[in-house]
Amino acid sequence: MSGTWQDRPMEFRRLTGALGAEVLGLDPAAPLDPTDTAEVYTALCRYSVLLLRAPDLTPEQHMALGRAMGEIEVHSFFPNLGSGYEHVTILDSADGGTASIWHTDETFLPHPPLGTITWAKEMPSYGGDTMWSSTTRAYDALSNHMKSYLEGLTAVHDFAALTELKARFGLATYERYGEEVLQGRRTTHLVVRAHPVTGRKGLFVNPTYTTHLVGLPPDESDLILGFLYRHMIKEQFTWRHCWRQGDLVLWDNRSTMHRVIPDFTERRLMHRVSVVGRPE
Ligand SMILES: O=C(O)CCC(=O)C(=O)O
Repeated sequence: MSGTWQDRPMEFRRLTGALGAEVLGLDPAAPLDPTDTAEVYTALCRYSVLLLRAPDLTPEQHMALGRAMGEIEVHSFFPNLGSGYEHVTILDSADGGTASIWHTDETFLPHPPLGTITWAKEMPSYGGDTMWSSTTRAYDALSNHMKSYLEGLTAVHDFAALTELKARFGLATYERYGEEVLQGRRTTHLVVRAHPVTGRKGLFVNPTYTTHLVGLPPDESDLILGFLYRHMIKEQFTWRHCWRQGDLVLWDNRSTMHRVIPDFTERRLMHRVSVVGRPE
């Protein structure tokens, strides 16, 4: 264990049986040395979601934290902080930026982000929690029959699937959304993928971007995906976080899905930095 903050060793306190740990003894606003970075990355892979406190985090510090983990992305369609800060995405409920449908980030890309670091800048006085589910725990709990059935299946993930969701659920449309749809961003991924670090198998489908399972009749694909989506969000695979201003959450995009609970009316403003996915 290393000790960069107030001479306390870094500690990880588990938050639920499924996923999530609070990180103690690390100031995420201070530059991370390689030992701390490696410890945080290993913990991220192990616990899937990490919670830290950073009440006064600046965009520079936020980007530096992301860069400690890898290359950081300019998000494909969400707005960002602008010149020099394009890597810091803004999710502002005042502009409809509330991601309330379960998803794994940008799975329409061949290499979706490996992780995301979100900072709560302004929170409503109640509501607006975020939930994460462990896709590895969900996989583990499937029957052996279902595991065999899913092995080797692939699924299509399509950015344009958002178009229907936007119409049905009244989600916000951003300036760059139309351009992105025209790019035809769509790819296939294995339904069951092994995590590149832990080797644990997890389910890699989500209700936002996955359209269908390749090679199956549409009704069978819909039935299986519907079953998996209900299964993946069972309470025992999830953690629900009630944010305070200044909370910072890192999630492993390879072993989780998440959603925001849209039960608030006051402004909810988040800054987020995502780390580009690597070929696995
Ligand atoms: O606002 C949040 O808590 C999470 C936002 C989200 O779903 C995302 O950044 O992909």
